[in-house]
Amino acid sequence: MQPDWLKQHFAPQTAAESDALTESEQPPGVNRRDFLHDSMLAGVTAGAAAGGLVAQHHAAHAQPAPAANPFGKDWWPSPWGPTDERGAANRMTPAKVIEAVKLINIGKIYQLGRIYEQGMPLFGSRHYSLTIPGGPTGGPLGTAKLAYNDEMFSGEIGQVGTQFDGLGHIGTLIGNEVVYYNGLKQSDVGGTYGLQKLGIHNVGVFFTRGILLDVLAYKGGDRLPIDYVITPTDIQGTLARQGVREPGEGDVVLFHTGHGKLWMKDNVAYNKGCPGPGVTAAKWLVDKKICLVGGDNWAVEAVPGEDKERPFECHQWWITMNGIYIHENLNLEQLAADRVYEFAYIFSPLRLKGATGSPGNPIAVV
Ligand code: UVW
Repeated sequence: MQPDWLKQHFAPQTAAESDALTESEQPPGVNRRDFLHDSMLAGVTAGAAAGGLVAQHHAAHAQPAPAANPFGKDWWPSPWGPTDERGAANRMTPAKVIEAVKLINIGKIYQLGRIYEQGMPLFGSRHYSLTIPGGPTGGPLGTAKLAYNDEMFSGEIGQVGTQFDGLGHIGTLIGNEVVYYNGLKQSDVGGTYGLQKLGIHNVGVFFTRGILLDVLAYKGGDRLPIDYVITPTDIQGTLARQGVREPGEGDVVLFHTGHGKLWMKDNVAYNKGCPGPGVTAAKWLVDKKICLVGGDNWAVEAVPGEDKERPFECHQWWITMNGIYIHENLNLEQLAADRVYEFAYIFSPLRLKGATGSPGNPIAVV
């Protein structure tokens, strides 16, 4: 049974997808057009935590302001100082690069990025469109008659497909203001043509030790059930089964749940929710001081998670409170099939000024 907030965010995208839902699963009064309309009215977009929070922010104006911090404590200043905008990317030291290089022994590269294409599962009302104007777009030029093609792209560029979530992606409403990593406020961070603070261009490059946690192999089955919440005990059991040392400072941890097998095969089931770590496991990873957590699902964390009334709470623990990055919708099938549990993880986010996230093709090298 999906919580109402999740139903609202996942209207079926096509008639076929709509038909695939049972009556009880149909979002209330939803066809995709109504959903988009309702979302726009309500300010509920998922580019989104931002849009959704703006809606809540307006609602907050109408009611007495909830002054309380939902986490009961401030998470700022950051360990890297009160002006830091890079968070756990500061753990990317030259020593981590050298450690990662030592994990490269056979020269095999795994592409962890999914192909960006029409029909891929999307969160809420996010969209993806790539078209080639003309045919060819331009030319012929000169006596050698050169012709060329360009593409037009529109979409939530950092928040569709394989997506790397930056520190400006998620905040928490405290009183009347959204507060982000390092205590930065909406008034510091917001910007119509790109975030003024915490934009993805601040992050830099990841080249560090990566660990695959094949929780699916540890638990058994074809894929973990959609509502499965991974615990610290699962993580420790998986590490022991794999014979891999615990994550350390500056490491990347990737969860294989098998949920990715639904990608482009059954988008309705893919978007229904996903297995992944819950808040208890999220805090365990925070204590290990990792720099990035990823998974073969759309939220990395379990949806719904440990507390169904606190959706995406791991996002808040990782991004907002601890500056840890998230990499979503990864393809981890080949790594898992080859039992590659430790590797050099390499990813260079696009330097999109003021963006909340980045597309791209992270790689694991052994
Ligand atoms: C939200 O934006 C709420 O989720 P995600 O980062 O999983 O796309």
